[in-house]
Amino acid sequence: MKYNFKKIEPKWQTKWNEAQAFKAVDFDKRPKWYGLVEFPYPSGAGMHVGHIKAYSSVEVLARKRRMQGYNVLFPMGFDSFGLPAENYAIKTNTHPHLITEKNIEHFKDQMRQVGFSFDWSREIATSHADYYKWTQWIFLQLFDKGLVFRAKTLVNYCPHCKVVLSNEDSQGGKCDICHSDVVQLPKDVWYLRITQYADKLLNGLDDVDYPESIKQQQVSWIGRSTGAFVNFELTDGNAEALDKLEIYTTRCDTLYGVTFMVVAPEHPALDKYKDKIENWDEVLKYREDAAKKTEFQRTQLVKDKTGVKIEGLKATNPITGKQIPIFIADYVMMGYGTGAIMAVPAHDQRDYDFAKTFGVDIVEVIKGGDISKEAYTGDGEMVNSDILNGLTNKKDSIAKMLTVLEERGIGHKGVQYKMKDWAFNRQRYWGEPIPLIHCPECGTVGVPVEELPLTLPDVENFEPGTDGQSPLAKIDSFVNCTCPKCGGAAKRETDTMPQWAGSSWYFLRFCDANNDAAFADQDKLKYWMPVDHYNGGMEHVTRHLLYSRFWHQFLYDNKFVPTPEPYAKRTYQGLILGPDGEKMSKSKGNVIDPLNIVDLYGADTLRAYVLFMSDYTAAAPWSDEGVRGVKRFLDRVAGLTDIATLEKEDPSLESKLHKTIKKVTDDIERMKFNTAIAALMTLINDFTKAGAITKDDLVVFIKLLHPFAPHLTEEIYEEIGGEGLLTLSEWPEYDEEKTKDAVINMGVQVNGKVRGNVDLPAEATQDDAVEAAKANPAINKFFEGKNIVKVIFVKGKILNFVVK
Ligand code: ANZ
Ligand code: ZN
Repeated sequence: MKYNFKKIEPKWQTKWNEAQAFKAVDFDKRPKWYGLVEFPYPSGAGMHVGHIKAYSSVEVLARKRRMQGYNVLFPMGFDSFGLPAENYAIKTNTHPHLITEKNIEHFKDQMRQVGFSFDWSREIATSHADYYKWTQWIFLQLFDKGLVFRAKTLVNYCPHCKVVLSNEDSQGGKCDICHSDVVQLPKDVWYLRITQYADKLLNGLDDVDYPESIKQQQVSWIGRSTGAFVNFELTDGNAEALDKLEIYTTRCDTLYGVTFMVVAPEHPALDKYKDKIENWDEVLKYREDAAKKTEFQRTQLVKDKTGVKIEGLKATNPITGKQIPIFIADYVMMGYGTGAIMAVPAHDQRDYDFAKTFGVDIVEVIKGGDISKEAYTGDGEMVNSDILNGLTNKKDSIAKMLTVLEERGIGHKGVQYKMKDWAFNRQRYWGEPIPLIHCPECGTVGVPVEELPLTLPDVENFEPGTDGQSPLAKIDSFVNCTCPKCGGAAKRETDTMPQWAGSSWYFLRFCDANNDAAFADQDKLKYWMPVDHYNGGMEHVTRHLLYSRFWHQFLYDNKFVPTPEPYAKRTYQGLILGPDGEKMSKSKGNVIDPLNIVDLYGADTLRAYVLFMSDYTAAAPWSDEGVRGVKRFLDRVAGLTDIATLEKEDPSLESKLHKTIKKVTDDIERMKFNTAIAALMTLINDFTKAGAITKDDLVVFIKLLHPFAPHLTEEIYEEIGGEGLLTLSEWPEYDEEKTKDAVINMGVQVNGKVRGNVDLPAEATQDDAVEAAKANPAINKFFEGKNIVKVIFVKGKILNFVVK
């Protein structure tokens, strides 16, 4: 057959579409299988080869599942709110909606050209009002249940994008969007109380099938730590204590080694007792400097610690009764624990560096290190610690100290999380309006659900205000409203939701994408959920995965969804690097355009190549030679129609065929796509060697290849008179018995006399047989002192040595 992919590919895309071959059927009797890939942000640049790799894996599974008789849901949509469209809108003065719709069309067209088997009848876009209506609805449920709150805090603010960023969006002190430096700004911010779900998010990991590396990322992002809260006394040097100063420590066993305290520069106790502080000006100055630093700059492990000793105030160690100095230093953060620490320089390196700089005492309480050089953070025997002396490990020491703290009423056990509440707003236009109303009488009131969606009004100018306000604040007709509770004049919230909102529940909408009475029908959710397999990038295994699990767990707790976890299984793909081995980037000029590959070699080559290039989870460079290799393989596949002439199956191929069915079937399950394709390459060699094959052999082959190269295989199927669509045919079965190598027992003769036997696979060659015979002592003794002058070998039957 001539392989004309330019003709074949659009032809089959149309046929699949006409046959509605990929439509997921609600409530069908077949077992359901829900495969999900991360829906893209529809950028102006179109699809990236990374998208192709990310989607191709679940695509292969989905196509195989359909052939195996499953009712498959494999949907696609667009995460279409977000900053790039908005920034482009500002630049070109076009509405972000228009830009977004254009980009979505472009993406869809590209996805169709690659031949992905998505069920387009369930397409969604997070920026469409019929979708974000339900994003707002879920937000209002969270609000009703007390999981939404407003707080004034120092926020990460990007002066360039003019937005407040979550900690997650400003890692390393850089804006995730434009990479400029983030500054700290006091602002009123809406939060979602995700911390309330910290333990559920941790425990839920026990019940899902995620790779260990992904679970680990979730665990460390949540950052659960157990420790103790301990009250120190704040004094001005007189006998009477002024107040309590509470600290959080994971190492209460080191209480005898505490030689000073440190409080965060923003700590409220400073303001409360500022009359007692003799160097208040110095304190204020330090506080101002700290405010200019990002959390990252403050907590990074820098040796040079800065700080100011507070003159006029002291603290009392509640265990030793000793008075110790108090410092402020920016390595202590207000947002963790209590914003105050007990410093143990002998056993904490940050405290050690600080003590060295400020000349504070260092008292060893655990033996094992050399505290003249550095802090000792290991385990060991307790010393200088009165009641703990002689204990030899921190587990026992902590337990004992906790008992004492509780008995004396100076402390108690506690848990802390690194994860913070989710800053849930942006001062930008292109996002879901937050459905809240500020009433002077009633406070904050939710927009009544009957009024949803609260649609984005048109604005003339998408530019955010310089004061960090959303462009919506400039539209009086949007802002001014009546309070749903008291009917008085009120004002709407003008912030919008962050990009992560829409993607926190999209997998639920796919179960019932066109419902306008509910976010999804309960019975449909029961039928389709959970997602059986979710594949996506490693870059989304912290935030998106946590946020969506949080929303889902919340909905589950309130009986809106049937499963406690959204995704039964999550996997990830390795990065595709540029041909130069570097990360693909526009500036490096090493970006591969997938549609260019479709144009040159066809979609089937592209799809098979991204799965063949390396182990699926490994990062691997793009290789044009590799692409051409896959294309040559598909050319050979097309040529198989010429040799499919045999009437009766060649028995020597049977076991190879069954072995390949087994291998491809299993490898796809294990996401070992590269070895599955390699097995098909081996089989085609066997076919070629055999010279002729039956049509049935060919059908098995193209069925196995179909998920990878669906267009070419459909064409071959049609050419050889296959009925219906290959994509709707049955996945080949194998006979386990036939996948086993037959072993034969071969008699070995030396000079015509049988001298022994060897067990060999039926396939064994002359070399294999000779080797086995030479290794057999019963036989090789007849070779001693002789030369083998001739070997007579008949495959599977005779081995005869002629010796002299
Ligand atoms: C005394 C101590 C002795 C500590 C020692 C550690 C080692 P994780 O495990 O991350 O929870 N800490 C507490 N609050 C802090 C804050 N707001 N800013 C900066 N550091 C803070 O860390 C808990 C430890 O980090 C606490 O235990 C405290 O130092 C410090 F040998 O207390 B530790
Ligand atoms: Zn009111």
